[in-house]
Amino acid sequence: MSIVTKSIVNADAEARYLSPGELDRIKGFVTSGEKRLRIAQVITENRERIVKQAGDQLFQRRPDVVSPGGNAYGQEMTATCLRDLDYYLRLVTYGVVAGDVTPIEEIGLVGVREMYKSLGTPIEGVAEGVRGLKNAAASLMSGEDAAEASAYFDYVVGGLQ
Ligand SMILES: CCC1=C(C)/C(=C/C2=NC(=C\c3[nH]c(/C=C4\NC(=O)[C@H](C)[C@H]4CC)c(C)c3CCC(=O)O)/C(CCC(=O)O)=C2C)NC1=O
Repeated sequence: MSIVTKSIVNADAEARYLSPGELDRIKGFVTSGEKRLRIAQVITENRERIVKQAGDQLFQRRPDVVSPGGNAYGQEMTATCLRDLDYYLRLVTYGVVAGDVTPIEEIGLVGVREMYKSLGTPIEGVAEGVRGLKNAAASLMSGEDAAEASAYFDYVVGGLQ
């Protein structure tokens, strides 16, 4: 839910006008809108390249995951691993557009530790992959946009620890 919807639901539950604080937060959401949409567009348009770069970097730093016995070993498993990175990149665009990490949390982080544990997937490898996504995405943006985007990637990394 965006900050706009959330504020309205909260205010209406108390049958009151939006408070100055709520209006201030909505103003921040609106004024950062152009920037956030620009970031989401850059990521969406370059998603394949960003995922590929992050994967290359991950497999260079963690050759064990794609070596025999590794969780992402073999063409099919490697493709599944890259798909997971693509999932997280997509969730980051949702968060950026909403100006809110809730969609990232709800879709991609709840219960994820247990899931990866049961799959035998090293979760710190996934976190490393997401750091790679952040770097690859940031290299396509201005410093200011990269800083804004990084907060969402960092949120994912934090949730994978
Ligand atoms: C949008 C929310 C969402 C997420 C996050 C998600 C993750 C997810 N990753 C999975 C598997 C997997 N995930 C990986 C990923 C990796 N292995 C490694 O060693 C690397 C560190 C890492 C890549 C960065 C691999 C290799 C599998 C397949 C494991 C297996 O089948 O044994 C599976 C099991 C089912 C399947 O294969 O599709 C799920 C549900 N699914 C979702 O719907």
